[in-house]
Amino acid sequence: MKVGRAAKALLPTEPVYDSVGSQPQGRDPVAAFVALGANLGDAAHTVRAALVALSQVPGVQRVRGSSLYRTAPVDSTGPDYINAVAEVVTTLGAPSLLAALQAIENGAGRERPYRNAPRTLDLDLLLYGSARIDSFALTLPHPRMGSRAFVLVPLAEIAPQCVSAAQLQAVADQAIEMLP
Ligand code: A4P
Ligand code: MG
Repeated sequence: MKVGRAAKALLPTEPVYDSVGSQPQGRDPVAAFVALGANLGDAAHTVRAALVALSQVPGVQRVRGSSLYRTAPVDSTGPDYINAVAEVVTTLGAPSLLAALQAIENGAGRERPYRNAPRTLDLDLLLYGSARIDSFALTLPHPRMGSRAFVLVPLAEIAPQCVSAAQLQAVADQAIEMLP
């Protein structure tokens, strides 16, 4: 299907998912941002369910999701993606949060036949406070976030301070459409 250019008017964000499983883990809460993507199965349902699952992770205090967006595959194949970004306030450390994201991916039937394969659910950690990490298992900030409208547009919706106008302009040719 055809989708329009990067959304110019960014709407105020809304969904807030209350945590039922938060528990302190001995550190101050940190605001992290997670990218959600799916292009196999009922992708919109899977992304919404992932937002709820995130809010139920022990150590997650609050999840605030962006709108859902339909996006054309970037360096990938298959149907259009459904993408979103969530702010996650958590006392988990970054590696523990990544492990929780991977558990939710696996619960949604994620398979990894080859790099950038179509997927039932992808949860990437974009930012964890101001942390800079470059380890085998975790790179922060996410190294490809700045070149992708499917990340920058929903991130700008819920955290405009994290995205510059120049960054949005640089991805304005990538097809993305906010879902009603
Ligand atoms: N890893 C390192 N840093 C991170 C991080 N910040 N967040 C490691 C998450 N994982 C991180 O990830 C591979 C390994 O990256 C993990 O073992 C983890 O330790 P993966 O999720 O198994 O594989 P992947 O999803 O194929 O790789 P990645 O890096 O998430 O892919 P990309 O580059 O994010 O691209 N087009 C549209 N329209 N929408 C999309 O959502 N997504 C991709 C995936 C391509 N094209 C897309 C979309
Ligand atoms: Mg991933």
